[in-house]
Parts: sequence; C-alpha cells; structure tokens
Amino acid sequence: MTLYEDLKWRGLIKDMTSPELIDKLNEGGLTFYIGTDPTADSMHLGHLSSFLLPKRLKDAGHNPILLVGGGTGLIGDPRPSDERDMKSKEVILKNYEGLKKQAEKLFGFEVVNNLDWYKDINMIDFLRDYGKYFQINYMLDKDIIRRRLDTGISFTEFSYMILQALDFLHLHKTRGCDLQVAGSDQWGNITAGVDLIKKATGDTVYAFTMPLVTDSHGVKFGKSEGNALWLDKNKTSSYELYQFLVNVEDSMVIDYLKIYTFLSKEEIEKYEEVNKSEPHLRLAHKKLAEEVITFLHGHEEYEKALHISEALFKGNIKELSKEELIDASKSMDSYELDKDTNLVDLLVNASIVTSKREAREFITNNSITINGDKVNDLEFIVKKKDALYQEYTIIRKGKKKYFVIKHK
Ligand code: 485
Repeated sequence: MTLYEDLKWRGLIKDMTSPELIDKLNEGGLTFYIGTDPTADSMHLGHLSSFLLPKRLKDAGHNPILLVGGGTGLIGDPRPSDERDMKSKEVILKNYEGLKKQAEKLFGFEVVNNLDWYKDINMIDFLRDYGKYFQINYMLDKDIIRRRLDTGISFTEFSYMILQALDFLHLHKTRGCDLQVAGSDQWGNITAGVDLIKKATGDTVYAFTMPLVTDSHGVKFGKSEGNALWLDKNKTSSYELYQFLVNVEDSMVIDYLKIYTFLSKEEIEKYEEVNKSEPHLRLAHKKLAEEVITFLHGHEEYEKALHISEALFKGNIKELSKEELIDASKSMDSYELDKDTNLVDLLVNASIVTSKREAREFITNNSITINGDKVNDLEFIVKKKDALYQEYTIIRKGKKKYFVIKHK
C-alpha cells in the first residue's frame, strides 16, 4: 500500500489542495508542518489523532516541523461560537513549555515557535508586507468568519488567519516547507497560507486536512463526562484512559484502531472480524487501549491500568497497591468522611443513593460491595480502621458505579 492509500484507508484525508499532492506524498522527502496553540499545558486525546498523522508522514520519509504557537496563542484562533477569553502572557508561555516538552518526548518532532519571527515584525511592516495581500472580502468569505458575523468578532481574532498564513510563508522561505496538515477545522487558515505563498512568491505549496474524530453521533471524540482526556498521565491516569478506550462504541472501535494505532490493515481486519463475531470479548477495544496507552506512557503503565481494571472488575480491590488505588479513585466520585458511620447514612450523605429507602433496597439486594466484599447488613458501620491503607473505602453500587470514601 502506498502512503496515500494507507492514509485514505485509515480515513485520515478530508480535503486536499490539489491531486498532485498524492504523488508527492508517495514519493517522500517533503518538509511539512502542523501547528497547535498552547491553550493548555498538555495535549488531549483529540490532539493525539492529529499528531499521529505527522508521525505517519515522518515514518514514510517526510520531514516534520511542529509549530507550537507561542505567538498565535496570544491572539486566539476564532472558534465558531464566540470570542475566546484572552489568556495572560505568563500562562501562554507556561503552556508553550509544557506542549514543547510533551511533543518532543512523544513524537520526537522538532518544535518551532512563531513568536520567534513575529517579534521582529513591526506594525507598519505587518500591514505593508502581509496585510496588503489580504482582501477583506476574501477574509469575510472564510467559513469561520462568516459564522461569527452575527455574534461578533474582534479585529484581533479576525486577523488570526493572516498570522497562520504568514507562518506557512516563513517556513516555506526559511525551511523549504511545502505542506501543511491539520484537522479539517483549519482548512480556512491553511488555504490562506497557500494563497499567500502563491501571491508573495509565485510558488505552489500544498495542504491537506483530516476529518475531526467524532463518536457515532458526530460529537468530538476524547472527552469523558465533559472533561478532556489529557496525554499527561498526571492529569489523566492510564487507568482513566483505559476505561475510556475499552468502553468506546462497538460501531466505532475499528475506526479508532485505524486512526489511533500503527497496526497494519491485515491486523485491523482481524479485529474487525472478531468485533463482529465475538463482540463480548471486546478484543478490539482492549487492543485499542493497549496500543494507545503503551504509545503514550509505556508498557508498564498499560499493565498497571489493566491490573487496576481487572482488580475492580473481579472485586479484588484489596490487592491494589496504594498508588494503584489512588489512580483508580481519580475517576470515581469521592466523599470525605470524618467519623465512622452507618452504611445507610453514608450512602445518603455521599449522594450514592437518593434516600434511606433506596439505600436499604440496594443493601438488601446485594448490590453494594465495600472494598470488594458484598455487604447486606443494614447495620454495617464504615470504619476508618477497616479502610484500605487506613484511608480509602471503595463502594461499588450495582455492576459498574464506584465511589471512594476518603477517611479523614
Ligand atoms: O501556523 C500555525 C499557527 C497556529 C496553529 C496552526 C498553524 C494552530 C491552529 N490554528 C489551531 O488552533 N489548532 C488547534 C489547536 O491548537 O488545538 C487544533 C486543530 C485540529 C488539529 C490540531 O490543532 O483544531 O484540527 O489541527 C493539531
């Protein structure tokens, strides 16, 4: 399979500036870039799909440059809904450092910062050397700008596309960069760059986008209960990531294997078969979790996440180390308890159930386990001295819902 065929098969190509790019992709040797703004100090699962794309291009013999927008981050790429809150320069700088470190470690890409070239451009030069190439009607015609005309857009965010275009021109002139890749939401910004380069130098450069990864309802993929899943294991533990990935929809898991792993077509097709014939085994889901966690955090972290999941599933909570228990509890609702308390009251106080009546029902139905043991005694007292590591009591309600009680 050629690189282009592989990308196409994985569903990683949405729009392309010209069909000539297909041969160029298959030949190798292009210098290309992808950019991200330091809006947070870590990337999340959505970014991972975008950055595995340059990794694939790199592995096929192209040369990646990763731009972390220390300058554009100070301006803010307009989003469809409304104006962004402006973040302080200190925060953007701190985020920049975080992303740079993460990108170098995970992908081994060279990182550049557009603030390094913006700082030498003064206002008059900006308007003369770049602004002159941009017709206002061209800018107004960009999808993202049109969508903001009703709610309003500041001149600051309106100007953003000129900066991203200028980056492409700069990298083209100084580094021979002839290709920009991104998620499909970036089409307007990257074609602004392609057009600017044509006007300013006469050169033809290329771009293509990948579709944004979504769930089966078209909702952006990579959030768990509204929170982003971070690629920094101190912000999202491997166990949380594991839980998220083994629970992705059956109808989507094969798509995610194509996007998020380096498994070959043959291997993925095998998972496609077992996902159809024996979906209950969840082999495709488990493989997805294994590949992603191992890529991000190494095999040991994957083993740990698996161990935590299995211990919780089998009720062997007592065999977890303190560190594993802390990781596991991060994704549970928690409640602080300052004195030994009757289970019925605790279930109500910790909002695990809505009433004492409901609490009694769950207990007598054998639906409550404490640290892995079924409890059906209505007089049961939850005690600090029985807590795991004298600190944590894990309550399971029904099959899947876990809570952590932290004893003070
Ligand atoms: O020269 C550039 C300067 C900044 C950017 C790109 C080139 C960043 C870009 N405007 C942006 O906002 N990217 C998003 C981000 O930073 O979170 C996301 C895109 C996504 C994918 C990802 O970056 O929404 O589609 O491209 C890498």
